[in-house]
Amino acid sequence: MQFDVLTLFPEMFEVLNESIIGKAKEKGLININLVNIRNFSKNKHKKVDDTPYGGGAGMVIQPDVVKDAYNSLETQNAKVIYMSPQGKKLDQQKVEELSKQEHLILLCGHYEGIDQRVIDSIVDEEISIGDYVLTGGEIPAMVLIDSVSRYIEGVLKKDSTNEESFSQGLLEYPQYTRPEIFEGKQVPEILLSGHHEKIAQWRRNQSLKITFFKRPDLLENVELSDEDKKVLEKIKHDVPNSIS
Ligand code: 4GM
Repeated sequence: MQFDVLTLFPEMFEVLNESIIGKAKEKGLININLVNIRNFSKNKHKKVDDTPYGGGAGMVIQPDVVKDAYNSLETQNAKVIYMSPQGKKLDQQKVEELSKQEHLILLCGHYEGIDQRVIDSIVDEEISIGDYVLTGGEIPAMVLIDSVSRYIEGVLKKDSTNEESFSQGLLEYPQYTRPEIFEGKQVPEILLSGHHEKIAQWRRNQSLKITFFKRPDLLENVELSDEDKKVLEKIKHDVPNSIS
């Protein structure tokens, strides 16, 4: 998968050389091409911004510089995404959908903003990572790259994306490892039983329980088996003074 990132702060993306994403880059499973918008300034001081028409505080990134940076790329089969608090909220479904693209171009603005005309000219989709404002679109772009890369074949161990949190719309069950007793607390006995079917059922029940208590909103969009429904009824029944 090809990611091109249009940014004024390419150095911020160094963190993607670590861990699983770093390995994915080394293996050539993903390629992250950082394009410094400043390199396309025609100004002798490498200036890329100017004061806003209509007045007001701050500066606005000029459209021609951004367009020239964009035009330096192969853009044939690329989807251009603008990281912005005004965008559609990123969720796991959107992440999976984006992972099917072969080429993403991510445009990072910052607090000063980018001239609207170049946004209208090149952007296909506006995406937000959540309802809060950051100083720049770089961290959102990294969040998108990390979350999407996990779906690229070979980046994670086989099946990891299927089993985990959100893949079936539920939160993840708890994990345990050695020692068997920590601060006087035993690992749940069932996990030591070697009974794979019972373990799978226990984990499913834990997922249902955790989702019910921590993120009940997620249950609205989950396909529940008859067994799941029975388990949920029991969970509700067991809550003292339960609502509904
Ligand atoms: C305003 C417009 C994205 C601010 C465009 C970017 C938060 C997000 C910025 C921009 C951002 C987000 C920069 N802050 N919630 N700040 O995804 O790029």
